[in-house]
Amino acid sequence: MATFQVVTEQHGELNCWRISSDRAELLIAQQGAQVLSYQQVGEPPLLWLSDQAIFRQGKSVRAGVPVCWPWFGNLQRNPEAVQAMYQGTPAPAHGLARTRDWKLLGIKEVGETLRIEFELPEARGDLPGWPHDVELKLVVEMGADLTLSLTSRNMGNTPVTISQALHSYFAVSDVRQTRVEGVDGLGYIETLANWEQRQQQGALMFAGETDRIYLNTPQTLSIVDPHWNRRITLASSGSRSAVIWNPWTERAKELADMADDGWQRMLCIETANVWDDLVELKPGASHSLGVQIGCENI
Ligand code: TA6
Repeated sequence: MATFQVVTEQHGELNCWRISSDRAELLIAQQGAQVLSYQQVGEPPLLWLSDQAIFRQGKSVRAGVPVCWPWFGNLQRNPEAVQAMYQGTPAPAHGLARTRDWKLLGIKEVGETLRIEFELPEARGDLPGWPHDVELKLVVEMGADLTLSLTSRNMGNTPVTISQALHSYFAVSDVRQTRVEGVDGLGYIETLANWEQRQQQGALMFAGETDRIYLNTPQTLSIVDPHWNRRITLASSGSRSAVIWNPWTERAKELADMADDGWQRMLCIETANVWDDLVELKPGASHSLGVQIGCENI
């Protein structure tokens, strides 16, 4: 029987919980309900936490799994139906949820798994510039794998359209020696070349700045890291799109919360609903976006 210990911690301005079991350790912040780090015992970290992370209210931490909601990325790059939902100005990158305080609804053991449930109360009509009534919950399950599930339920009486992502930062030995499998043959949007649509050939290898939206993604993508002898698997649900990002040398230098060489040790695969994979919620309807993150030795 797994036993879990839960300790509250303050990191800079952020309230956090550190949860440990005999198998793994997880750090999660109240702001954004953001998983900040996750590591299985005896293994290198699975999720990456920047050495220069800034723990400040109103700023998403460069780490773990920021929740991008109710839009992904630059709002102006979203379809009109997503843009029309927001009446505020300016529109913060990656939406509103990642910099607000969430409410911890509970932490409980369910068999061998610890289930942590959060809600964003402001999504019930109180988000600045976004006057819609959505019940937004994030469930994080820590068991043999780490599972996140983000559920949006439209409690209002008009339709709501969102884009969203679980913007996961993975830790790797060296991104230049790492590949992503599961993308061969997929169409993708190359955001670094005028958002052209292109087609992936083979696995994705990293040789420069990368910022792509993959379309019609399969359920499982994986990160193969030969130096750390491991394969990280991401099994998604409620998603047909994924964003893969690495800032590489020059962009990393521009990011105050990333070491100049920090790009070598991370890559983002963001389980998403973006581009033509939007979520349209009729009154009363709900949608769950999920990812199950596992790891095996190779
Ligand atoms: O998901 C990729 C991306 O949208 C990139 O374009 C990059 O800017 C990254 O997210 C990080 O965004 P952030 O607002 O957290 O600095």
